[in-house]
Amino acid sequence: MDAVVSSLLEGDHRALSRLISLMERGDPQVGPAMERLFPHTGSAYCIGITGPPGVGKSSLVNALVQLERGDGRQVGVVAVDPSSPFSGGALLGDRVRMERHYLDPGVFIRSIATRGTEGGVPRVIKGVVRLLDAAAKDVVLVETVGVGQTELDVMQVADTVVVVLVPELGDAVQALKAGLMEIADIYVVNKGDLGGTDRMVNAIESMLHTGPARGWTPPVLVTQAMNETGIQELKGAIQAHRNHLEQSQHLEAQRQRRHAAEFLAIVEEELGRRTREMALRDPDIRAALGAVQDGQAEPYSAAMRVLRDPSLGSRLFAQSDIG
Ligand SMILES: Nc1nc2c(ncn2[C@@H]2O[C@H](COP(=O)(O)OP(=O)(O)OP(=O)(O)O)[C@@H](O)[C@H]2O)c(=O)[nH]1
Ligand SMILES: [Mg+2]
Repeated sequence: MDAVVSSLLEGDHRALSRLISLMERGDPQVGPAMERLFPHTGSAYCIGITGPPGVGKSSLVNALVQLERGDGRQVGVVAVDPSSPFSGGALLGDRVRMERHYLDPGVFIRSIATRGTEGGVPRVIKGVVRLLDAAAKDVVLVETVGVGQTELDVMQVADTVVVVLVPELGDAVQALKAGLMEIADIYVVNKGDLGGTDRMVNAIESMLHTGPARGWTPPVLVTQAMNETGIQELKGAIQAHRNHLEQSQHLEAQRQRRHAAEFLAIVEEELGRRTREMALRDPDIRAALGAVQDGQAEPYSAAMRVLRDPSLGSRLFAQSDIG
């Protein structure tokens, strides 16, 4: 493992792939490796790209990667693959779109499936971004489809969140419902070649006025990712947001807050998992569970009775390795 860690610090892509796979599987060797890598993190800037399916997120990522590479920066791309039947062809399409980047040693691209990932997708994505950071990537782009809580949680990893929409009636309203308007630092109306672009921009801007003030007003940009139009402006807006975060000391504060939240979430998750395992071995709890399953006991009152038992804690933790 020492050799893998050293290679990763030199930016070796095979070492990166190896550690990411171990992380996806929840391998215990990853913890000590992360500890060694941590002092080498903090310099990568993470950009999240989210929005409804098919709005052009990958096309924008592709165009941004090209600009960053033009500036000679090392880039990491992490795509969250929802493994849904609806996105069957998406990754294949992405591969075709990103072909030239796959061949570029300055770009590392990895997709993470939402299914079969040990410990939850947001946790894995945070770990993967940290690995890319340690591997001396200057910029890390994370793409995720903006539907559902998991995807919103994934965006916690990003310093700047770009929410992508298209000029379609109802798109803005959907984004509002999905909670995307709360996490957006920058809005992009992509497919600006289609009709209704101005109307969409106005719709978003009118929603912004009703939103809470945050010391940063998210700009609304129009792009045509397919024709590489408006990408330089998007890069400029990301840089402006970064400057805002750095000058206001928000960047460090935001990262520290998120590290704390990540730590607490893992403690909570693990305690929950282990407590459940122990609880299911406890005779009193099993008896109560049986009564609930048979319809003889009411779930809430049965749970509260079990929890009020003063000997519960000592009983559970007596048989555990964390007591
Ligand atoms: N008309 C038009 N089509 C575009 C534009 N940008 C991207 N597209 C097309 O939109 C489709 C979806 O693009 P992607 O970049 O795969 O979109 P995505 O948001 O990553 O899609 P998922 O990851 O599947 O949610 C592709 O067929 C693109 O060619 C644009 O500016 N105008
Ligand atoms: Mg995509």
